[in-house]
Amino acid sequence: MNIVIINPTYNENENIKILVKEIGKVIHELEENNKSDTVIQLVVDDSSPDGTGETVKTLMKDSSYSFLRIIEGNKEGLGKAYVRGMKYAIESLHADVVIEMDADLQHDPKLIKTLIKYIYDGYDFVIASRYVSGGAYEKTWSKFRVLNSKIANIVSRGIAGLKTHDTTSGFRAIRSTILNKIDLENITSDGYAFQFELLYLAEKKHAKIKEFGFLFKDRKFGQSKISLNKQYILDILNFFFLAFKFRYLNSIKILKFGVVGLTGTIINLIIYHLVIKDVKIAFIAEAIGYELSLFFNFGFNHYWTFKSNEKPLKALIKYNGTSLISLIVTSTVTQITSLLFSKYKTNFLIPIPGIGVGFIVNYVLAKKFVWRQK
Ligand SMILES: Nc1nc2c(ncn2[C@@H]2O[C@H](COP(=O)(O)OP(=O)(O)OP(=O)(O)O)[C@@H](O)[C@H]2O)c(=O)[nH]1
Ligand SMILES: [Mg+2]
Repeated sequence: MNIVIINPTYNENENIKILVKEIGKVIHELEENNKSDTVIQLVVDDSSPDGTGETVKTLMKDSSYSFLRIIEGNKEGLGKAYVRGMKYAIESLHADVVIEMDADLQHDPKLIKTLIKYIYDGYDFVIASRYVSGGAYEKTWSKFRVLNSKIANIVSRGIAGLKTHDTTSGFRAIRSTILNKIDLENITSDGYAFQFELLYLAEKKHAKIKEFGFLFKDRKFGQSKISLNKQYILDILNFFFLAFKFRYLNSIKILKFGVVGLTGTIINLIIYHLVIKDVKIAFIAEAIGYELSLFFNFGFNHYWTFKSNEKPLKALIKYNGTSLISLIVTSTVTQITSLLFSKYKTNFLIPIPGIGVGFIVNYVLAKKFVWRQK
């Protein structure tokens, strides 16, 4: 397997030298134990003013650190740094597995072996966790940090519905097969909420997830980037926003689908009204109204409700099929309702159950089959 350990850095000049040495030892062991493993350490430095990048480049000249690589960019936050690192790892270094790891020695490099072991056991997404049995953090964490971390985890489980216990851990191994199913460019968090957002997307893709307990150590040297500044507050707000978005994403879609359907029905009625005067045959007028409103529904559902990347023509053909199925379901249920309540056959409420069932069938088929969304 090609394994790429990604270390994002911003002002980690003192830590990076120790980290590269420590990781070197681990890489040596990994490659000794399994001859088919190749391990690369990729530093993603955001032009650190303290010279972290220069230090890495100097180390790279030493042949004993031939596993070391660097990519550099402007400071755009942790999330953006990881996206750049992951894309580079997959596209240029052909990574099968990507490891996320802080560069400030809070994550024990020896545990990389544990992460890889679980990948070999068949997991897609392995997380070193503070919040499962065996997990902890050193006690010098301020009350604010502890509270913050705990609330983040309660929110991600309670509101967004994640199953994982440590949703903000930054020490994880992820298979590229999972990352390839996720549109990394579309990840909205640039800061710390990135860990949560990526995990959410992986859970949606049914990644096999494993958490194991570990001790999150104190930072050795350098400064934490976490302080109560504007960026951090924005990050917390973004975290809450994402949690609600994830929770209500599906209900927003169903609402949009309903609005489109209702507008489409009105269009259908108007067209019927205009056409029937000339055509005079109800069946033909309705068929024209139906097909034209279907075009309208399709357009809005494709570009607005599901914001789809599917090929429009293919989706349109499928949508014609699924709409026909739901039309048949609606008519059948309406027929059954009118037989069951034959006394009220002429009541205008009779089609309601049929419309309800038809709507759900239409939505589920459109979502799963036409626009292929989870
Ligand atoms: N490339 C890049 N790396 C970053 C950025 N922000 C943070 N990092 C790195 O991400 C890792 C985690 O950041 P830290 O500041 O240590 O955050 P933390 O571990 O949650 O906080 P502490 O416990 O206080 O250290 C470290 O290796 C940082 O150098 C950034 O904007 N760009
Ligand atoms: Mg840290």
